[in-house]
Amino acid sequence: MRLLLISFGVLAVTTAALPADFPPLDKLPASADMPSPVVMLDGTKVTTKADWEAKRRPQLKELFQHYMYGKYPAKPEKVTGKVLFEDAKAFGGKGTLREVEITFGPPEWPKIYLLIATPNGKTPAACFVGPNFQGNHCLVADERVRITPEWCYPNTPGVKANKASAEGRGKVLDVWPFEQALDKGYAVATFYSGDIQPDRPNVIEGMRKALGFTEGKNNPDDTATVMSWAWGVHRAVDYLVTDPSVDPKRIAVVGHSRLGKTALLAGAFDDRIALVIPHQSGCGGAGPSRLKTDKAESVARITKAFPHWFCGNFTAFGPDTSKLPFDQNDLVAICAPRPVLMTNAEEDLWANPSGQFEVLKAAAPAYELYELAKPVVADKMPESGKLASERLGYFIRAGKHSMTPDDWKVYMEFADKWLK
Ligand code: GTR
Repeated sequence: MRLLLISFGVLAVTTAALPADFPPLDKLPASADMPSPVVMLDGTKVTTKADWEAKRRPQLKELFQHYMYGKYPAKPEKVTGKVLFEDAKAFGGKGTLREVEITFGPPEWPKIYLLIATPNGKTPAACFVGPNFQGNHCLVADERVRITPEWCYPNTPGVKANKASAEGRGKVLDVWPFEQALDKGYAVATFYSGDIQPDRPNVIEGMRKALGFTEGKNNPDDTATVMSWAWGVHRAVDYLVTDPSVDPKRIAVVGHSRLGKTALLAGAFDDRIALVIPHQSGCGGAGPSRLKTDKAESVARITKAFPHWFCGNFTAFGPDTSKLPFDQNDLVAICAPRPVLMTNAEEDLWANPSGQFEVLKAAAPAYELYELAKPVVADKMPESGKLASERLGYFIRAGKHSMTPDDWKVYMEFADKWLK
């Protein structure tokens, strides 16, 4: 077993202080349409890439922090990676499997345990990174993979009273299909989301504890759970960009459902991520807050069921989302000019597949400020099973809310086009 300690400096940059003068909800103008990414809050139109990058994009990042996801925590000054185990002949010799403990900030801060598989003989490889729901030990059978001591989802194999156990080892092999990715020359890196922030409200643990919250509930612009998870993805990227077997220019973020919301936010807030795949992410992710269907999850529903995913300010928009000074098209726009792929399922109307396509189209004006091959997005939603592989890509398949090896085929087809 090789034990390797890598320390790497990360610039100690805090995001710009949030302007205190963002208006309260009742002072915001209503807009039935999704606010354009290329119009400033005061109505000024942005017509150049320079103004977009210097003015509107930073403004949108601040708006999303203030009204929806809460503050982006300061970047840690130092991030350290310690390889806990490494198997150079994993998956029948196709890949190298490692688990890396990533430490940042003061000792009481949470740690990430990144499970990484890289394709032997094909490195540095493009890499998919994202958080998982189950805990790493469920995703591969290797007995050396750590079992998280944190709170776990009750419907996970081997979990009793919200605690993971060895019974879950290797019981969820097809959500993160490492071997399939290795066969295609991709690396895959994932960590348990609950190691950063367990998915329950009202408990001071994980990032909430690290950030010194005194109450478990979501205050107006306190860092919310989806933001903490996205921030965790960035810490995984801190490590991946130092890993010689990963190509730092070809990192794609992917996540399912609440972790798809996380993937989109992580992509928007970190330019090192070259490609963004929110899978069935729905409301609070790639789905519009301004709903046009009653089959999809609304802001009112999501903030009631999962208040901790978003900051306290967001809850107030439940009854009237027309007052939101942005919509999710603006979050996609922040990713410009990087490719974004929204993937969906026909029966998953809760995630609003058609609304997501509208979001994609309404993000295009920001992309059009860059000199890109046209069109950046398809004219209309592609038929089921057909990938629309424009830079703002879209895919819908038959079936339900799940992340499957067939979905991974689509992620890789899209990545083959945009990351090769
Ligand atoms: C649902 C929630 C969705 C989605 C999903 C999931 O209950 O309403 O927004 O995030 O959970 O994460 O599986």
